[in-house]
Amino acid sequence: MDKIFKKLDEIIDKFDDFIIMSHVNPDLDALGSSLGLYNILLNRNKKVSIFLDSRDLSIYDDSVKKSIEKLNSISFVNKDNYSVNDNACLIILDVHSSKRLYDDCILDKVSNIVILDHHIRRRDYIHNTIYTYINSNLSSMVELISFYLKYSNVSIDSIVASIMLAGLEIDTNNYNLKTTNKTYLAASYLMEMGADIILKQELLKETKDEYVRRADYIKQSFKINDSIAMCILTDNVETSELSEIADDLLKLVDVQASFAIGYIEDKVGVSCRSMGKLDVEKIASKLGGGGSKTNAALQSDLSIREIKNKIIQLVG
Ligand SMILES: [Mn+2]
Repeated sequence: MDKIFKKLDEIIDKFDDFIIMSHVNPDLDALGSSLGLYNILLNRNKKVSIFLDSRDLSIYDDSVKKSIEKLNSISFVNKDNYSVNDNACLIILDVHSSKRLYDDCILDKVSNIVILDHHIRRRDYIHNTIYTYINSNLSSMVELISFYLKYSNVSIDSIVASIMLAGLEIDTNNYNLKTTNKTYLAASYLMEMGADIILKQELLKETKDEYVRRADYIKQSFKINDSIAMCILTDNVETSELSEIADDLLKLVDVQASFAIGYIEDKVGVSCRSMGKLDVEKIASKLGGGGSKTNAALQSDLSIREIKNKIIQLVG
């Protein structure tokens, strides 16, 4: 990773002005990694803002909102008040397609763009960057930024460390998904930086409605053979909801692989998980997606029924 950090250091040296942006509905991995990177840039005496509209904070639960309010020295900008000059650099975290970007209004106004992401590479990725690092084996953006903080010897507020730790846990589904020894090292480092376990638990709480909604879907799920579970979500969903359902299904006894299928805007999205016996990457890639053996995803123009049948055929 040091090679990447060296490269990032070189880029940071070249510019004075930075805007950090993540994806629509920024989750705690997006928010936590943005805050971590913000601190690194601040430490280098750069002018830096996080592009996040305070009006969008409504997506967060109260504990997250309160934590953000306590970080009152952080500069947030939105589409009404951001400014960029020729020497500005936009760093995009936790996303790499313009469609999923928090606000793509900025793309044609900034000529220097950096992308750091850990999602499976989509076909519609943002091309015109000065540096792109996409590693889908990485557990989370927080993992990368934690090591960058360590490399840069920059300390962070305990609230930021707690938000980052919560983000790491969300993206790994409590240290299951894509978790390596490095993931635990990142978590350990965040604890060293002052992450608070109680605050982290508060940040990760969900409402009863969210819990029940997910439980209802799990209840409606079905097995397509002895060891493979499938769930079809009928409402329009977020990709994160599909991953959560696929993760939850994999926790059930006798489930060796799981598929959660649902509409994401005008496409059908599928989250695929496996304990390792079934290679879900193979299945996802045959349907135009990608990922790894145990964790893959795809988006398709086919209908839910067609996708369902194709998957059943492919695992057969
Ligand atoms: Mn993430």
